[in-house]
Amino acid sequence: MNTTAPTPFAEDILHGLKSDEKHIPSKYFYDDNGSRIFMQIMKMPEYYPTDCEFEILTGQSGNILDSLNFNEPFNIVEFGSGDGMKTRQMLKAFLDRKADFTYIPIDISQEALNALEKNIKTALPDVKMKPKTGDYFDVLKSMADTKVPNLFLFMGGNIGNYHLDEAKDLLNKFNDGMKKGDMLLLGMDLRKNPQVIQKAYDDPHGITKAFNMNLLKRINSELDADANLDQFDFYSFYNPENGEVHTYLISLKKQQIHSNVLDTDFSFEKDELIWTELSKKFSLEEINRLAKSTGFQVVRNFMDCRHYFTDSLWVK
Ligand code: AVJ
Repeated sequence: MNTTAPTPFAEDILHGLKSDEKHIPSKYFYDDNGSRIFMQIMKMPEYYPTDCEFEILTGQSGNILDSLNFNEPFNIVEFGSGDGMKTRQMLKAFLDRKADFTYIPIDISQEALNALEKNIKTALPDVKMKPKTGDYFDVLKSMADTKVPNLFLFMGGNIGNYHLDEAKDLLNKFNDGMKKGDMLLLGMDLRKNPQVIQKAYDDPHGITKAFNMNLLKRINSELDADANLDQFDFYSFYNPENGEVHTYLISLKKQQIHSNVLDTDFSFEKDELIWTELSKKFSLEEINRLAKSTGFQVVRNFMDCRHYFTDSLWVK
């Protein structure tokens, strides 16, 4: 029996794999190995969101700046900034237009923040930067009384991973931490030809499959378990009726996995599913409704030329 305190990962796996409908929260994709696989996903030609957002931020950052209507100086506060490659395009365009701002990236990973800071400082030495480590909402609270206006960034389409009630909850919390007139730029994937979406999430290279299999690898290594990866497959499908991509692991036979850390067995029927991800695609109408129901107004949608993706600018 393992006596150390269970990690959130251990608790969530225990809960998720003991449920009638098995599921694993998609945030667990992103350990070091999973983050590397996600970078490969972003480089696949089938995975359009990255290119779309790059196109938007390269071509339209001047228009985004004009739409802010802020008295300077202002803050740009970014939730979950990643490597900053796309944000960098926007910061550069803002600097070229002599905007006076401070860039405040927030991340739970100090390591990720250090790498980001180095990236940005090298490419854009003139950017004023104040990285903050910690939970989004703790940092938000600590910023509540800043006098200058804030532009918050939640990019890359991460909101699509949340179920509607969770998305509303998150946006309401963002709203609570904002002053009237503060703005939010939200990356959202749009509804489009279902075939385009299907290919992006069920790629012929097997990279999205590897991304999902990595969850089983994490279970094996972190929970000292014995899942045989050959006995699982991967399935992903887009439902154009509700705009949802659902991704699953499939158990290929009736089997059990034992975890020494959790001191338990997980039982799988043949063809039983583990739901690993929701990736929601929005219509512009849905975006308007979501904004209104969480205390915002849509100012403008900045879309790529194919209208696959929007960086949606909202005001409180
Ligand atoms: C990082 C949540 C935006 O949903 O498109 C990519 C994650 N999953 N391929 C997305 C993901 C499978 C991605 N987000």
